[in-house]
Amino acid sequence: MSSFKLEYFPSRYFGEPARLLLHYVGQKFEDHRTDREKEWDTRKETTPFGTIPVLTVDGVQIGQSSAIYHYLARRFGLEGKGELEIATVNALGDYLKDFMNANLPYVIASFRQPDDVERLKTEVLVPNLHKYLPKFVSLLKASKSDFFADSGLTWVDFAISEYFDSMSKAAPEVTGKYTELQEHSKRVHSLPQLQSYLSSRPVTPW
Ligand SMILES: N[C@@H](CCC(=O)N[C@@H](CS)C(=O)NCC(=O)O)C(=O)O
Repeated sequence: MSSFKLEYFPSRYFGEPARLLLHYVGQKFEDHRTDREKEWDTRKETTPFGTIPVLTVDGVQIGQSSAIYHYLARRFGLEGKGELEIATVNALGDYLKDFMNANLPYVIASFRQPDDVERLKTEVLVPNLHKYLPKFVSLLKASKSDFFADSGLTWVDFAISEYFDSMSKAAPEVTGKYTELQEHSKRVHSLPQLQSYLSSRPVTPW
């Protein structure tokens, strides 16, 4: 039987899609929440790319969050059905990354520059929400299932719904207008396989 260890800081952000997937499929794993002050300087040196998340499977380290999601999705049957659908699911994951990267100045300010948060919310976050969220809505509406892929639930539903929830904490007055995405997030977070984890996970803004 394989061993799985997921390392990430004590937030959801790049770590949570993998955590949710592993909980959803019932795969036991070590959910290691790396302490930035006490552990990170030394651990950074031995990671594949100097960053986390890192997923270690049977002693092999996988760096880069997208590679981790794709690997887990493939291994546990949540990548989509057929090569073309898999490609469109992965493209949507890359689009989510574009969205997350565009919001990074706001996210960093929320941790380190409290004086800049309101300005960056107006100048960065809100315009990005209006730029990116309509695309997610139209892709969801075009799907033949209740999830983003025609065939049903895939890893990207975990990634999008988690990030949408973080956005909803930061700008509820904007995300509240995207009811389809709110309902999608509710659907994902209502999956019975996730309830035990969701009721006990640490509450974090990101
Ligand atoms: N492209 C990488 C980026 C990962 C990344 O930026 N991780 C941050 C935490 S969110 C990190 O490791 N920061 C600590 C550092 O760079 O020293 C991925 O998708 O995994």
